[in-house]
Amino acid sequence: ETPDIAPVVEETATDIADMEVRGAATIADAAAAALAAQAQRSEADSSEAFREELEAAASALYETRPTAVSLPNALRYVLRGVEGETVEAMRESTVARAEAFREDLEQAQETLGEVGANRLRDGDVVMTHCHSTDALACVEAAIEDGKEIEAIVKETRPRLQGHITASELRSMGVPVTLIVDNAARRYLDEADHVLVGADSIAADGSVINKIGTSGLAVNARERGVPVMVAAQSIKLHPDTMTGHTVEIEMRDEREVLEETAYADVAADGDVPDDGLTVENPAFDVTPPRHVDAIVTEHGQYPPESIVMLMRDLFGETTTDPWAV
Ligand code: RUB
Repeated sequence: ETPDIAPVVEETATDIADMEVRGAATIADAAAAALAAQAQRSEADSSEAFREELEAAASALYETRPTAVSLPNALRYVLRGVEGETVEAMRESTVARAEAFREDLEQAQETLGEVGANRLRDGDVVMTHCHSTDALACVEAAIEDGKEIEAIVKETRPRLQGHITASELRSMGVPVTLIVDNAARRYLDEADHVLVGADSIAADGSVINKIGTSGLAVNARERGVPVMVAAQSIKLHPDTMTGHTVEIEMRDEREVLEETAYADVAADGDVPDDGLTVENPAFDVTPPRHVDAIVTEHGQYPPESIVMLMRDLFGETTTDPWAV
């Protein structure tokens, strides 16, 4: 018999897979909220059944997208805090643990923002890629410090998350220049920083973020523009400490074909013709030598030193988020 999963958990999983809920921190927050909802709605009649349901819910959430380690880190954190002998006690501890996680996540982002703001001087121009709440927290904190910041915002094909970034920066009062991705190198001359987030950080300091980040970092290095990665510690990937690599998500070809000459065929869900292959990787890996600083809520690190923080935080590693 398969354990009951609350419909709200299924909905969250679908929203993450469809990118209605997206970005590594936001995904972690939604996953923790979904586990709390599962606990609240559970009709399990034994503690074993309750735990099985919770693990099934975690598994459904985990299967949505493979690259942002904040997702399994969040699931693992919540499941490790499930305590008690009775269903009622377990329900309470799950909800409390998920709430604590979500508060910590918000606090970490705020602290990270203050750390990152130290790298930004009055009058600086940042170039962004994709949409990262951690990266935006740095700009927000700099503005709160009274600095004037401007932004050059890359659109970020195919899902155009740069438009979300542009609108959030505008609501902070930041002057924004929106550019297509291909214009990035030309506009690097006008930027003082490249500022991006991360989906995962590997133990060697590699940064896994939205596809296009690595090319931007290479160009930034050539132009002498420092690359700053804003990533709270939930983005640190424990398994990479033992040599595992981070899976890069490949997304549907229709994301690339929509609003192109192939739009009609894309809408039908068919491959346009046998000779055309569409590849749509969602993320890429920027090697540590192209990154100047990783900004976390514990301070900023040269990428090569991030493993020290990982050792402090994780100690040992586990495989599945629910293998506690
Ligand atoms: C989002 C992305 C963001 C990171 C960090 O990709 O690459 O830069 O997730 O975001 P997608 P945050 O849109 O495919 O989810 O700082 O908000 O965690």
